[in-house]
Formats: sequence, C-alpha cells, structure tokens
Amino acid sequence: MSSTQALSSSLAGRFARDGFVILPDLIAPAECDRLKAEARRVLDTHAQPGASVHLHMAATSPLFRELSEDPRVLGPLRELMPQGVMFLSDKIVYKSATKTFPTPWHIDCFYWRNTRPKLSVWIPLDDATAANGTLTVVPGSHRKDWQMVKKGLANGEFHDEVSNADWREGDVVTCAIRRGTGIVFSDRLVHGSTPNAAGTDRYAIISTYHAPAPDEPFDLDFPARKILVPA
Ligand SMILES: O=C(O)CCC(=O)C(=O)O
Repeated sequence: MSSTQALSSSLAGRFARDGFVILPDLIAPAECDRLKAEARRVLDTHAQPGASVHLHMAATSPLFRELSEDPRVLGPLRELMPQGVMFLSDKIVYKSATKTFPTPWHIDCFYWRNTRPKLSVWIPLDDATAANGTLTVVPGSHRKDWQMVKKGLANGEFHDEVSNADWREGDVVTCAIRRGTGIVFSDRLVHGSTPNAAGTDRYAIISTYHAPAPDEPFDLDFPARKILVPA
C-alpha cells in the first residue's frame, strides 16, 4: 500500500476527506441504557421543563463525565487530533413523539466564530434511523464556506439554517447506526437530522473537543472543560 493509499484509508485520512467518520459500536447497549436513564434524570432535575437540548452534562453527571474521557472515545480522537485533546462541553439532544422536529442544516462553527477549530462526537443512545431523527451529513462540505441565516418557522419560532446550500439530495448521507456508535464530525461540516416521525424517544449525546491551548474567552462558559491529552 502506498503512503497516499494508507492515508486515505486511515481514520485521519477519511476525516480530512469527508469531514466525519463513523466509529461503530463504541458503547455497549447496556451502557446506553444506563446513560439514557441518567440523561432522563438530569433532564427531569436540571433542564427547563420540556427542553429537548440540555448543556453541561459532564459538569452535572459523573456518568457523562466518564463518557467524555472514555478511552474508547479518546483512542480515535488521539488519531484525529495529533495536537492533543481537550474536552470543552457536551449536551443531550432529546427527540420524542412530541419533539419531532428535524435539526436544520447547519455548521457548528457558526456558533463559536473566531475561536479555535473543534470537532464533536455524536452518540445516539437509541438505535438511530431515518425514521426517528438520525444525523444527516454532507460529506466534504467542511471544505467549503457556508453562510447561515435566521429563518422564520410556521410556529412563529426562528432557527438558523445554511442559506447557500448547493448540494444535491444524492450527496446527503443519512447515518443509520446502532446505539452506542459514534459519529465524529468537524465543526465546519454541514449536518442536520431527519424528523422523528417514529413516535419513539431518541436520545443523543454530543461532546465537543479541541486542541489544548490557553482558554479563549468563549471557553469560560464551559465548566467541565479539561485537558485529556496534552499538546
Ligand atoms: O441530535 C440532533 O438532532 C442533531 C443535533 C446537532 O446537530 C447539533 O446540536 O449540532
């Protein structure tokens, strides 16, 4: 195998090419059940009533703190982040029979402009399919620049959405994956989710990491940040 072929089949090579990689079966089903029960507890005791997104899980819950630095997650991150790994924050995203909305097409770096690059690991705690709101990605989109606009919804709310979408439907990958599988994606990758039309719960945890460096002002809002692999 040539060194170019080796790079394109390596985790880091695929991440550089596609902007995401799928890591099958990182977390066992029984652990997903425990994390889901814990997520429910934290949502019930700490979140706004009816919230479908709740931040700072690792700051609140020892179980989610453990997950944020689990060697099964950290191993691949070491390969993808040769400059070291620092955990920034995490959040639960919960969809259900009453929270069915698809997450709109977006890039995460829009929410942390002028800060250092980051990547996130999305792990569903329920099997995730097109029917119940799995992650959708546009491979290679991390190599382009995207604009985001605020869009009014029928219910009077607003959301942010990529405004210069130029990909075709066939470019989109709908990630049907077993619970406990991880999707690592760049903060420049266009991604979203399918609607949850299945009428069942869909819990996912998203954890965000960057290279260790002195705190930027943006970082100070994230109390669980921690250097996991020094530079
Ligand atoms: O879990 C989802 O529906 C996607 C959430 C997402 O993409 C995000 O919060 O950046």
